[in-house]
Parts: sequence; C-alpha cells; structure tokens
Amino acid sequence: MFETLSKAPGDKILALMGEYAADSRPTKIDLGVGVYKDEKGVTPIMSSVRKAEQRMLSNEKTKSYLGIAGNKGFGAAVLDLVLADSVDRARVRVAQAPGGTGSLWVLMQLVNRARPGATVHVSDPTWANHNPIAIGSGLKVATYPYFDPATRAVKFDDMLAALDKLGAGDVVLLHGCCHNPTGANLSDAQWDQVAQSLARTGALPFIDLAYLGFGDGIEPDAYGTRKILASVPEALIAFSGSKNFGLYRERIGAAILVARDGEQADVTNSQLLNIIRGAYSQPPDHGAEIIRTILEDADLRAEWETELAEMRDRMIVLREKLAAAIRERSNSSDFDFVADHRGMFSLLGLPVESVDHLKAENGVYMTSDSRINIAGIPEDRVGDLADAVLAAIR
Ligand code: PLP
Ligand code: TYF
Repeated sequence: MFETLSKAPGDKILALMGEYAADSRPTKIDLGVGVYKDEKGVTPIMSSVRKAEQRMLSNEKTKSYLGIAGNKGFGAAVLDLVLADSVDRARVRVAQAPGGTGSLWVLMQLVNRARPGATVHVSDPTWANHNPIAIGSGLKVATYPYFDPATRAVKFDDMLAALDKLGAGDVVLLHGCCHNPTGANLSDAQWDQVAQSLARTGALPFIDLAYLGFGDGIEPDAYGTRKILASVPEALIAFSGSKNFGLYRERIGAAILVARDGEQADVTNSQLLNIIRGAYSQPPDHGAEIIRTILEDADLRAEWETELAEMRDRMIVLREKLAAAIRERSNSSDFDFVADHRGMFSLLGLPVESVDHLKAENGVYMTSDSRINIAGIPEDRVGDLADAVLAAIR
C-alpha cells in the first residue's frame, strides 16, 4: 500500500525551529516561528490562564462529551469579544475548533460544500498554511496584491482594484489584524473601503483572526472584522486563542459563520457541524474552558487584558528599538517601517542570500522570506542584530 507514496513537503517554519535547536552557538537569535517570547526568551503561561486552570481543577465535575460545537460558554464569550454589537447574533453561529488552523480547515470545507472548487483569494504573500488548507479542502487559490516590497507597506490601491473585480462565489481571505508574514496592515479608512467593495461585489469575506490584541489593542484590532460584518450579508471568521491567551499547544480556536438570516444560519451551521462530526466528532475542552473562565470572570479578564497589553507593548518597544538602532548605524530611514508595522512579524525584504548569511555568520534565524518574529529579539542585543542585518545587506 504505502509504496505508492512519495515524501510530502515539510512545514518550513516548523523545520526552522529544529535547525535553531541544533545550533550550538550561545549567541544565536531565534526570529523564526511565530511564538511570543518574553524578555527571558521563554513563552510563559499567562497568570490568568494558570488561575483559570486551578479553578477548573477544583470545580470540574465530569469529563463527559460536550457536543459537536464544543464549549457553549466559550463560543458565546468569543462572539462577544470578536463581534461586539457589529452584527445581529440571530445570523451568527459558532463552533469551537482545534486552533485557528482547525477553524480555517472546517470553514474551508464548508465553503467547498457551498461552492465546490470555488476560488479563495489570498494576500500576496500570506501565511504558508493558507494554501494547503484551501487546496486540501478542494478549493482553488489565487492571490491579490498586498505587500509593496519597496515601501514595506500595503499596496492598497492595487489591492482594492483586485477586490473590486471579484464577484459572488469568490472568497476573500483577509488577515483581521497583525498580518502574517508582513506586519503591514490596513488603516481603519482602508478597512472601510474593503468593506464597501465586498458589499458591492458580493464576494465572501473570510477573516483569519489569529492575533486579536497583538497589534494596537483588542478594540482597534477588531475594527476591520466588525466593519466588514456590519457591511455584508455573509462572512466567515477563523479565530485563534493560541497567541492572545498563550495556549498554543492546547489547540483552541473558533469557527464563526454569519449568514443572511437565522434560517440560513441554521442550515449552514448544520453543514458545519456535519463536517466536524465526520472529522473529529468534537473538540477538546481544556483550552475552551480556560478562555470561558477568564472571559466570564471580571477579575481574571482584567488580569488577562493587562497581560495581553504587556506582550503587545513589549513588541512595540522592540520594534521602535530595532528601527532606531538601524537608523543610528546606517544614517537612513530604510528600516523605519519596522516601527510602523504591527503584530508579531515584520517582513524585512532581504534577499535570501542575506537571510542565509545571517544564519551562517550570526546565528540569526528567520524564515527564508526574511520574516522576523519581533518577540524573539533579545532586548539587550538589539544593537548586535542591527549590526548583523546591515552587514548582511552590504
Ligand atoms: N492564521 C495565521 C495567520 C497564523 O499566523 C496562525 C499561526 O499560528 C494561525 C492562523 C493558526 O494558529 P493556531 O492553529 O496555532 O491557532
Ligand atoms: O507563522 C507562524 O510562525 C505561526 C506558527 O504550520 C505556525 O503561525 C507556523 C507554522 C505552522 C503552524 C503554526
């Protein structure tokens, strides 16, 4: 049987984690995989999460099945967090899913049931896993212009012109905030224009919301998502709790669907639940119960929001420090864009030879497209990193 198989391509981002681990140089710097790290270089368990888990351990009464849509309290709390009052909840359904990735997967499957072989339009570039998930679900993938390598900002006019040409039956994958891999994001005014375009063309917005609260704050980061939901009849959202709750390995996310009316929401949701049942029956509860416990409790929620703000502010400070260090050394504003970007990443726009040079000469690891994880920058070595980057492009 298995002799028919050839080797599948690995995940380049995850492979880089292994390469970094195998490097014995003590001065190595890991700017690879998108995992938040604190000033000590560790990915901590948030204190609000720890407290929620302690409560759960003493209060939990059963491990019996939860149901296909998972933890109901979690679903309701995530809808409040993400949607606020942007859309009539009678049109909304939510299912807990294993991570943002699992949410993307079940929603792509849903799209393929509604429109087999439809085209998902993704930003150029986008997260490396979007393409395989869409293709694996039977869909086609096309790109729309997004990142301008010259300015390291969004090519907004080109993006909008491309979106304006789409029609009903097309799907547009948007990063709700904190674009991965570029770090370049839309302004509120640009989100308004994207929402208008989608309302006009009837293309379906599919929002990947993996970094809510990692950019400028929960409310500002939700602006684009809420604006779109307030403007269009139908939408999909894949929410992840991996980054903002630091729950990576617990695999917690939510698949959210918005339909024209309650009746169509029920029918569409029945298909979503049918997909989930045929894939993994129901999601694991642990991460969902942690998030429910935090979001439903005023004190834990305040503590979580403070911790989230600390992570966000630390990344903004690191951005400013790196941009300033390069500016001082090079006497140019060429890397000021790092301070303007938001979220966990910036795409530096270096040629692959420079990326290889940084790895070989300096032990500085980033993905081959020159994406850096801002949270991986050691605060006391910003100067070394600036020197290394400038040497690599000289
Ligand atoms: N979408 C984007 C853009 C991401 O960067 C990630 C990364 O982790 C995910 C989705 C999925 O995250 P997870 O499945 O770990 O929740
Ligand atoms: O882009 C990243 O680095 C994060 C983490 O298959 C990640 O999104 C990377 C690859 C992957 C799953 C998560």
